[in-house]
Amino acid sequence: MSRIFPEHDTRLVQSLDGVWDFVFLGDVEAQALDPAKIAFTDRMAVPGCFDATPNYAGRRGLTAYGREIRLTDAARHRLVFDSVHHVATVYLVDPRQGSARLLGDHIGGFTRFHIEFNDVPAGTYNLIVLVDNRLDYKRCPLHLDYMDWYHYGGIARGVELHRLGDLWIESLTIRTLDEKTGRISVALHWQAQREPGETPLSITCGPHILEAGKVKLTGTTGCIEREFSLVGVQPWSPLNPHLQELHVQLGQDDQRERFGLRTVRIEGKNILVNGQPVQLMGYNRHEMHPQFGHAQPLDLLIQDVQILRDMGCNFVRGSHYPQDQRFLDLCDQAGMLVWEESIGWQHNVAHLTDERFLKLQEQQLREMIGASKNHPCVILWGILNESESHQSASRPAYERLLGLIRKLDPTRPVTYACNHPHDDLCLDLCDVVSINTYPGWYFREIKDIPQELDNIVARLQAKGVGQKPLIISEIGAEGLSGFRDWPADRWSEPYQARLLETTIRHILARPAAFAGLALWLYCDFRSTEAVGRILNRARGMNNKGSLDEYRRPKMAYYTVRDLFTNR
Ligand code: ADA
Repeated sequence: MSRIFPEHDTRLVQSLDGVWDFVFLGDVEAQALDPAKIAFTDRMAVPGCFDATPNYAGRRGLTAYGREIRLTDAARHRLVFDSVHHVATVYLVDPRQGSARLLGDHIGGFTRFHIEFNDVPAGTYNLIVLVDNRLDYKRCPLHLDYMDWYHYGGIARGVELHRLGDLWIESLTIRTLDEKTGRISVALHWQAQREPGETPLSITCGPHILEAGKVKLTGTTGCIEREFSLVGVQPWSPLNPHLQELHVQLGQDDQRERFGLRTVRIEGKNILVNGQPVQLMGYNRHEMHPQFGHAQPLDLLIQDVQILRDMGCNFVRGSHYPQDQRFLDLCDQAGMLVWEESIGWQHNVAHLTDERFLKLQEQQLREMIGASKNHPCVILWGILNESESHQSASRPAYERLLGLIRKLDPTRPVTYACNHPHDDLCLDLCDVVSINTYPGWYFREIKDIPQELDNIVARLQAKGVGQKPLIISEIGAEGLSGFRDWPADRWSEPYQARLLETTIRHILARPAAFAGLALWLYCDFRSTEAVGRILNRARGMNNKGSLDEYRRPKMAYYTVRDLFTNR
């Protein structure tokens, strides 16, 4: 099940999750294949990552997934894929004629995308998805082998088939204008096969009927904009995460969206949620598990949020890519504040000046913001983790991508995790300054951490960005689960716990200087197979988690929990 709550009451939606046919094709090109003639040899779970299963562990290549779908009429339909890693090419095969029709393709995992078709007669068809997990800049500039996480392949999140019909709701954007008076704006983008004319429209929020009548829709696409006051409705906040549901019925189509009354603002060095400053305290988290890869069972997501809550965290940075919508649903319910970012890891100037790379980044941002914009938990958008923001040639990329976010969503601040605090050239473009730093691990000693953190504050001040909120967006040390020894030195659990303790104590005592802290990292995860990196990664894993990859606690877990819950 890929949704926690239904997004449609009247639209016909069929979940395509389940067991699909599968074949590993290897080092072949999608274009060289006839999708109508693929001989499947195996079965695979959807959602799932084929290379997290024993038979295909560690394999890279082209694969094919297939299953039957049934169409009841020739209306416009939409396939909704929540995430395919990394390149998807989608065909519809008519078994009666043995012919395949290319429906579309998509590059980049971790985001929801749509593929539509029209005028396909009623009947049973084979849906074929070619899924390519090879790491190669030419095929897919967004997933690269040097990045510090294992890029699993497969249909990693859910798939649905929607019958759109003649008129459909394309998107619904709900924004809080004032959480105290309950004032919200609603923007409803619609599309149609032909001009709809006079159309029934109703908008409800829980028991409140906000609108019931008719609208005249001209052309084949448009936006209906409204403002409403939800009197007596409680705001959403980390401590009291009250959620509301808006339901819109437009003609035969409908959409249900969950949201919360909450605003985010920056005031000087503070991040304000509903006008109140919050010090963000929490973790970076990768969406990964040794048995499931990037496919996250619901129970695992629920446990992760419970563990984070129990540790006293109010903040998660979704490193380093767009999040599973169900994780965000759970964070909405738990009052967990989230930084969501588009995929990125140490991109160089060559990437940041490559038009194809930038277009794909823009596509990720559109897809991420499109899917996540109504989640009250998301309070910060990010881009391009640790990329070359200290090169002048990179600045246009930062201007362009941060500018696009602001255009798509002016209601949330923007940031990027920077690892060049001395010579960065783009921090003025951010609302929040975020610095990744590893004192006590990659340089200097634990005792130097307080001074290093204060040096960062001083450097940012000298660079003229000291008046913006500052988040330490990564800091941590490797701690091999179970390794405890008398010297308590690097790689041991006590060393890791001591490093995090020193960091947290310093930051908690200085809320005026540090608006937030995202420790590196919630739990261990598998690193890349690239030789250069894996030689620095014991077990082939990044072991900087406070929990191991099966979510078993290390010493650091108890240390952090004590400090966060007693603050
Ligand atoms: C970087 C990077 C992380 C991780 C970390 C580490 O800061 O942003 O993804 O690789 O280093 O563990 O070294």
